[in-house]
Amino acid sequence: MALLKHQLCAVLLMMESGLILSASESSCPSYAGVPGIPGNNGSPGRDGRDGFPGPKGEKGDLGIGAQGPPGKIGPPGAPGHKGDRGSPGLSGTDVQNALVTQLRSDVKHLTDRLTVIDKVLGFRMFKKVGQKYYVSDGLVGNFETAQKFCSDAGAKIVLPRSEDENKVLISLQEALESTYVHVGATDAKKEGHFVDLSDQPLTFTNWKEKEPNDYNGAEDCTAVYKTGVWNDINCNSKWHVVCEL
Ligand code: MFU
Ligand code: CA
Ligand code: CA
Repeated sequence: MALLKHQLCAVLLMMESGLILSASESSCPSYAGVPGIPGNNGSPGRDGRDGFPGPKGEKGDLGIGAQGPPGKIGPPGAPGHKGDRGSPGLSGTDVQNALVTQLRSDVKHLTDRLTVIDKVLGFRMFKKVGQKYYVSDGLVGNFETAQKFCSDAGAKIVLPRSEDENKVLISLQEALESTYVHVGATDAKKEGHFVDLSDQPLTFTNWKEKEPNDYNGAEDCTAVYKTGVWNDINCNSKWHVVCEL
């Protein structure tokens, strides 16, 4: 019987390889079939999930933008230490004496100033230059007359001490329509050595070219020409008189 079964199965198997028959319903032992042809590749899988964040990158290069505005001023520092005690104050009388001294000095200054201004107002013409006033009544005369006129007026013969003063004298000469104005400089004591009327050296001069020349050996006084240049002149020549206060 067992033999018959084997024979039947062998037959069935032979039939299976040639025909399309199955032995599944039989009780025959089954045998692995011939491997099929490999299937085609499947379609690509879905995208994976995002990875974990990478490590921190290196510090970037310095930016190139313009510098920002300065910050606000900081808060004030703490107060310093208390200073040393001051020296004792003056007594009431000392304070009064100091006040009187100051007031005397102020009054003198104002009085002196007012005296000058009062004199200035007595002249036909006047010009202020710095702290000085140049004044004139339009008088024409020699050096001696000029000196007396100014002295009687409580003033001195004009003597420009700077470019500014020289310019103001020119402007006064224009108003006077004068050619020359006597100025307070002389070389009467020492030929060629000009000094002011207090025998002090001149701090400013504006000699014309080739002057002083002591023309004819007889020029020891000085005059300013209408253009502002200086010339040594004969002290007896008559020119406009200007004084300074
Ligand atoms: C110049 C001046 C003199 C004078 C004469 C007429 O000399 O220096 O002071 O004015 O002319 C040549
Ligand atoms: Ca001279
Ligand atoms: Ca001269």
